[in-house]
Amino acid sequence: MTVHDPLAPHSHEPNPLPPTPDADMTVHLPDGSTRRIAPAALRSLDFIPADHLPERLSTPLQVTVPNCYIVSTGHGTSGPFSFTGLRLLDLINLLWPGEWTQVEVVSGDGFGTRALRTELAAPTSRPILLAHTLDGQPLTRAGGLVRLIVPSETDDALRQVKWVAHVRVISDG
Ligand SMILES: Nc1nc2c(c(=O)[nH]1)N[C@H]1C(S)=C(S)[C@@H](COP(=O)(O)O)O[C@H]1N2
Ligand SMILES: [Mo]
Repeated sequence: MTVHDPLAPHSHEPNPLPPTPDADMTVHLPDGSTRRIAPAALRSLDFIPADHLPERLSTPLQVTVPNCYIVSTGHGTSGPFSFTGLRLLDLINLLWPGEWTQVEVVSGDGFGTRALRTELAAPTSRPILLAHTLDGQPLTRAGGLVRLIVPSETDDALRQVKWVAHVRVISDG
């Protein structure tokens, strides 16, 4: 990470408006191939390839993390929320059997964060999620539609990326 890294921690006024009408997420894999996943497919899991590797995945695949807060330095704290979705680690393991070291998660409005594989693989009951559901209801367009939820981030919401548009799996090695 460099000082000019646009995904490095930075202060930011949250964008209140959904960026584009296209709500699909594109996953970019280290070999240059891409997979497009609609929010409904993330909920139903019907994007899962037939040849997936079940032994590398958590059970159940859909996980709920309760007592999440969105802590904004600008407009206060909201929550507690219960977010449901797929672990980011499981999404990657479903689509990419090869090596990788980190992942970038970027929204339609160019807001993003990254996570190292070591962070995603560390055992926890509060994993990083690609959330599609908030308190049992599908996330709305205004609410972020597909939102990265990083339960361990409780300072400034800078990793709670709404409108996830691109997930870029990177192999540095
Ligand atoms: N895509 C996107 N996600 C974002 C932001 C943004 O501008 N764009 N702002 C972040 C910041 S700074 C805050 S405080 C929270 C606000 O989340 P809320 O709208 O659910 O309160 O979203 C975070 N996620
Ligand atoms: Mo914020």
